[in-house]
Amino acid sequence: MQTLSALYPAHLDTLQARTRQALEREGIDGLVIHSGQAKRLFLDDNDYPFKVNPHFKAWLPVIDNPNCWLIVNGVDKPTLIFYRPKDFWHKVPPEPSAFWAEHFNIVLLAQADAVEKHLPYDKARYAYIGEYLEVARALGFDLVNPDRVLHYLHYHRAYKTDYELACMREANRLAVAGHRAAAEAFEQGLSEFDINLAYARATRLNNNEVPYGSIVALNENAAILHYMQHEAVAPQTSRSFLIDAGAQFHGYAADITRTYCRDEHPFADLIQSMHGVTLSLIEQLKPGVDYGDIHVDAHRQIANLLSEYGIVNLSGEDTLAEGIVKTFFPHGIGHFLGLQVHDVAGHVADDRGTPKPPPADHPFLRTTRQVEAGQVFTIEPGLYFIDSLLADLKGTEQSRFINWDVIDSFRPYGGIRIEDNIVVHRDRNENMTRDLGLN
Ligand SMILES: [Mn+2]
Repeated sequence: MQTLSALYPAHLDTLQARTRQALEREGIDGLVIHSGQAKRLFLDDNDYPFKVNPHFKAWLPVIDNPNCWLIVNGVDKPTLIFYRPKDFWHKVPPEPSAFWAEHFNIVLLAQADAVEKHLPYDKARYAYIGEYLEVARALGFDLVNPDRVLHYLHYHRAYKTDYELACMREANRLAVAGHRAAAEAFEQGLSEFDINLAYARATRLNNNEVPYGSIVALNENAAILHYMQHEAVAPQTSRSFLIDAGAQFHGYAADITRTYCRDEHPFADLIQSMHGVTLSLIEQLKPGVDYGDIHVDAHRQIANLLSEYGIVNLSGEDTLAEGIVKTFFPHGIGHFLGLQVHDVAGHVADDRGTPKPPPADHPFLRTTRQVEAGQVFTIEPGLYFIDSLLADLKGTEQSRFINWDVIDSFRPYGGIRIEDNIVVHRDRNENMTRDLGLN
């Protein structure tokens, strides 16, 4: 990949500069970043799937190798301690040779517990960044994941480098191929399990390699927000299909949702209307806007749809005022996207970590930050017919405003979510998802 190797040096420069700032604040000399280690199942001899420390994969696209370490100080060429055991049970990773390798001093490590001799001698001047606190202590680190360092790095991680944007476009490309294959599998009437296989085949990613568990939901299951099952048997009739599935490339995530309907039914029109909501909210995503305001406008637009489709017997304005929208749209409008699918630092006001929590009436909003150029967000409004929330609504005074027979006609279709991945540039938005032709 020519472009990635061309973009990578500037990415490293950015990370080095951020590291210098973070170290200066903490008054230390460097960071020792642990990729992680294998985690054993209780009373078993198998391990959980390995998930790399996001601070490690920020530096280089090594996402599948435990017991690796990075030593960085923001000035010198970073040192990579690369785990390469003698092991006839498992595949041993080859010596690094990809485009990033020349940018590191690479030390090969044959035994995980022999790392100490490669680490800085004066541990007091270094902070351990990683998950394994007992490992850090055994190695002699007192400073472990210091708040000041993490706040600084997390806050600035919201501004993506060109290298990161290229990775995220590629993740979108993989995910869009999967979404196309999944839509076709739904058309053929396949089961959730087989639709998920079609998705995996098209993305070339298995269930452990996607950035989050794919939601592949037919009919009523589309009303379950985090539906994780993949029913192996196809339903007698598959009316509707909600798929929230992503992909990752070099450790960067895509997170896309689409909803489809087979029948000619108002639900099909409602899907089209929700596409309109997503697109109109994306237009509002601009530098200087409060992300929370977009969430509030989503409520207004969904209130209008509830009125327009005769679900609620009130004007859109009154539907909003009565607080009815939450029953149908109970989650936040979106989130930061990047190294993690719900990327960090959505709830802080600055790089010192001053809290900026979501408003009390919108507790599930995942970011309250002001929108700025270089940030990447999802926009994902939804409209669902969730039995438990509808039952709650039925017990309130507002029940009299609801057309329950209309609701019953929508219930078998579950719900709708339409989610795109957006890069905010200074003068325009880039819809990484729709640019690939997935509408
Ligand atoms: Mn999402």
